[in-house]
Amino acid sequence: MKRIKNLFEITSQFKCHVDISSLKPYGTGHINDTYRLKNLAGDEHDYLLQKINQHVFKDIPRMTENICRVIAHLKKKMVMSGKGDPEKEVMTMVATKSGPYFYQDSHGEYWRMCHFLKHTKTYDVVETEKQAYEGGKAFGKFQAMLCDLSPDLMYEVIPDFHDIEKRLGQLAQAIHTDSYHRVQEAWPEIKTIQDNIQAMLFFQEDEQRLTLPIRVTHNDTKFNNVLLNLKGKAQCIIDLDTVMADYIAYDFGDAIRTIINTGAEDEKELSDIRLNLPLFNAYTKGYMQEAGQFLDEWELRSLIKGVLLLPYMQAVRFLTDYLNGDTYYKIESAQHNLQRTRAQLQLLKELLSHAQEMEKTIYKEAEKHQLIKS
Ligand code: GN1
Ligand code: MG
Repeated sequence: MKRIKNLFEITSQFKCHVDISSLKPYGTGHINDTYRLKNLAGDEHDYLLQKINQHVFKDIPRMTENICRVIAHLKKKMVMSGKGDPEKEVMTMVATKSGPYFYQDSHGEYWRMCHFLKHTKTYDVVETEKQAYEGGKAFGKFQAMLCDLSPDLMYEVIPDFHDIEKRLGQLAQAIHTDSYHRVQEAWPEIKTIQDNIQAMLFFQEDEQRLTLPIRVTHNDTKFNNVLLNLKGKAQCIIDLDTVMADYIAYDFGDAIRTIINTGAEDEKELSDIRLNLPLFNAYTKGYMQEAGQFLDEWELRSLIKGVLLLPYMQAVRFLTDYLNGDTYYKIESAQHNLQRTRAQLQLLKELLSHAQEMEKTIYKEAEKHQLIKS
């Protein structure tokens, strides 16, 4: 673990009492550095301290505004409906003594703190249908509760985050520059990406752009961003860095990407990457129970497209970073980003060959909620 030399300087800015000797790295995020700290004042919750990646997040004050806006909206809705515990079911950020919810230290680094909810767990790989169902309910409810928050209020944290044409443009640039002489090695993956382009341009079509509503979405719906309680029930959605205005289908697709893959996101053994379709069914069932109240027919039709697009887009992003010399994602080995690319492309292959089955499930679950006029 990298030592944080000015840990006291940082933690003493926030309105909380932490035991700085308890600092431990936490989680498996690819972008920020996260640490857990014990609470000196009592035992109801601990704290998470995060160093925010400024290379990725260019305007941290505005990103923090987005996060605080979403948190306030969710907490207010819980209080008003009298359903749920806003302390335990919505993230809580810790303010600094001077007011903002972040601190820029003497080296120019940005830090923030939030409550760490004890008696909760996250999973990188889903183990049971019940977990997948809970994940679906949690993300469906998250979107449903944000339905009445105007997307116009949201700052675009990372411009064109899910614009596949722009992402492909970045990849083309990286191939052209080939600064690290990696193009030849990655040629089979580049070829696979090129061969699949046409099937991935659904969200670029004028018809979709004119009909699909833009909503406030999470944009990083990996299963490990759902906290489950010790009974296995979804308790809280975390990692609100990329909450912004986008299409619902991207959140659905990114969740499926991590939930139904029998292998890891960076699985080396490609034959271990298969689809666990019962987990797809369970996620979709849970999701529709909550999202059934707001989804329109266009959105419903777009969900399967999101399922196919998101692993493809991740492959494009991982490969671009590999060709650019690994400046965006944290890596654990020299070829990590290439390995991630291969794993996502293998997942895409599996998804493409089961797309019809998955689509049927989506419609079957939607029918239960009168989303389809039969
Ligand atoms: C990054 O750091 P983490 O794991 O929360 C990335 C997501 C990717 C994900 C892939 C801001 O999220 O977009 O889906 O890695 N976050 C950003 O695992 O780029
Ligand atoms: Mg994230």
